[in-house]
Amino acid sequence: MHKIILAAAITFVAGTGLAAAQQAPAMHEGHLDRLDANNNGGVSQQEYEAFMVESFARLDKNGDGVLIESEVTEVLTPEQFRTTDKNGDGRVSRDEFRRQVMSDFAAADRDGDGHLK
Ligand SMILES: [Ca+2]
Ligand SMILES: [Ca+2]
Ligand SMILES: [Ca+2]
Repeated sequence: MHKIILAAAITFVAGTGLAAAQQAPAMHEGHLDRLDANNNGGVSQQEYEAFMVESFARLDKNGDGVLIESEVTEVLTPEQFRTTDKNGDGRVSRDEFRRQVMSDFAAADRDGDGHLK
């Protein structure tokens, strides 16, 4: 489930934002390229976090600093939303979002070197 959230968020942001005027988004590899801000062939935790901070801002359509379910219907299922909403108040704060995506990063970083390649 974690990786589904990660992939959905990347697809959402890459597909609607940064890439709109560029070539059509490629599959997984292309998404990682986009996160690789310094083009060293890997995505560090810092690069990933910066991307996700931007993702949060894009998803937060009304700019109130929290995500409600209607703001993320395109990227999260109701079940994924509940998983991310750790304290169950029906809103995903920046902190809850960051915690979720960084645990996604850790899950995707199979060899634990702090880089996704
Ligand atoms: Ca990099
Ligand atoms: Ca909001
Ligand atoms: Ca919450």
